[in-house]
Amino acid sequence: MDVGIVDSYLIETTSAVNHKLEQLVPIQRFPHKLIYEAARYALLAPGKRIRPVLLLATSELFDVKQKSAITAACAFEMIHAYSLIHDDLPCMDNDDFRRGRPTLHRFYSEAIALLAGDFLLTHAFYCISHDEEINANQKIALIQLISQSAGGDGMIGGQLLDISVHKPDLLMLENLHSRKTGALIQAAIVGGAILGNVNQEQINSLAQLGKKLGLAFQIIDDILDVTASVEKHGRIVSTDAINAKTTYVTLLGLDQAKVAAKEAIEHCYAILDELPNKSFHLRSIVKKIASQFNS
Ligand code: GRG
Repeated sequence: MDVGIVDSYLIETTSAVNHKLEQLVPIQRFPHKLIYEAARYALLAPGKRIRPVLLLATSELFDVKQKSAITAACAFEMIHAYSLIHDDLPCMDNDDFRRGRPTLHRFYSEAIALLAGDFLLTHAFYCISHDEEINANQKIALIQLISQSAGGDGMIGGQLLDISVHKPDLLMLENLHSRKTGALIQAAIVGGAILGNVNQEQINSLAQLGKKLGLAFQIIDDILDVTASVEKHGRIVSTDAINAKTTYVTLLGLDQAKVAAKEAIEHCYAILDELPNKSFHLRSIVKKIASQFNS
C-alpha cells in the first residue's frame, strides 16, 4: 500500500478533527474563560487523534459523510484528553510532560487541571446531544456507548486496576488494558458503525476489530517504551521500568511481545477481510499503527 496515500488521509482527517475541536471548545470571553483556555491547552496539543480518526474511517465504510460524524469523533478525543489530564495528576501518575508540553496541572494548577478534565468529560456529552447532524436514536446509542466504555466497567475500572494491582499476571494485564485503553478505542470503531446504522452482526465484528486493535495498540506502546529508548539513548531508558510497571514486555520479553502484537494485527486484517465493505482507510490506520514497531 502506498504510504503517501495513507499519510495524506491521516493528515486530512486529523486536520478536520483539529478544526472541529477548535470550534467545539472555542476561546471565550466569559469571566470563567480560563476553563476553556485550559481545556484547549490539553485538547489541542499535538496528539495522534487515533480515536476520532478510527470513528471517521469506520463511519466512512457505510457512506456516512464526514460532517455527520465529526462531532461524535471529537467527543471521543475530548474523553481521551480528559483521561490524560487526570492520569497525569499528582494523585495518579504525577507526570510533568504530555504531548511534548508541561502537563496541564504543571502549566496551570491541580485545581484547574481537575476542572478542565471534568469539563471535557461533560462537554463530550453536551456536544453529542446538541449535534444537529445525527438523529435521536444515534445520540442515545452513542451516549450509552461512551458512558459504558469510559465508565466504571471500562476506562475508569481499568485505571483503578492499574493503580491498585501490584504485579499483574498476563490475564490481569489484558483485563486492565482492555478496559483502560482498549474500551475507548473499541468504542470509537463501534461509534462509527452506529452512525452508519449497521446491523448487529456487523457491529459485533467491528467490536472484535476494536478489541484486537486496542490490544495491539497497548502491546506496541509497551514495545516502543523499550525500543525508542534504545534508539534515543543507545540503552534501555524505559519509563515503564523506571516506574516499575508490569508491561507486555516485562511479562513476555521483547521478542514474544512483538509476536503478540503481530498476531493481534493479523487478527485485525482477518476481520477487515471479512467485512462486506471496502475498508481501505481503516486498513491503512491498522497498518500505520503496526508500522510503528519493527516486527
Ligand atoms: C484517569 C479516568 C482516568 C483514566 C486514565 C487512558 C488512561 C486512563 C490513561 C492514559 C495513560 C496511558 C499513557 C496509557 C497507555 C496507552 C496510551 C499510549 C495512551 C495514550 O494514547 P495516545 O497514544 O496519545 O493515543 P495521544 O497523545 O497521541 O493522543
